[in-house]
Amino acid sequence: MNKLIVISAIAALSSGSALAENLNVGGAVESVCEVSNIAATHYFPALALGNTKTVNFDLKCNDVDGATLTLTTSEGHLQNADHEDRGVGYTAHLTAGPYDFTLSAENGQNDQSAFQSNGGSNTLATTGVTGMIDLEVTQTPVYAGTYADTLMLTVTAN
Ligand SMILES: [Ca+2]
Ligand SMILES: [Ca+2]
Repeated sequence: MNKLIVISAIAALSSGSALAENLNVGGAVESVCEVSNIAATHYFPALALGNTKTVNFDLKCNDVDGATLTLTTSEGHLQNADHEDRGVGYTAHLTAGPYDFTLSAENGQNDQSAFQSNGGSNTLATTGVTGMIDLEVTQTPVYAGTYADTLMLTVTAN
């Protein structure tokens, strides 16, 4: 940010008297609050109770107040492609630095969320932290077919 401060004209007009000028000095740092290096697709080829998968990601947020992480399930479970309300439950356990919380997607209700907020830290703001989401299938599939859900991870600066 450049600020041009013209003092000479004022000084000339005020010659003989003392002159004080306040200079406004400021700056700005760009906001970075993001999740990166996360794979978008995770597939259980033979879906069964107890199946697990780990999804890795990197988290960085340079807000002095920290960030809020939110997991949202779109379908509320792994939904059968042929039937909205026939699905298989799963949990998503997120850990990343100070973050540690679980979303249960087991009853098929759409758009359920779990979230956690933590304050800012040098680590979160500079190098960032690595995180993981542990997915676990918690119900036994009954019907044949393909099952899917969209799980969204959101990071918001506080
Ligand atoms: Ca649903
Ligand atoms: Ca803030």
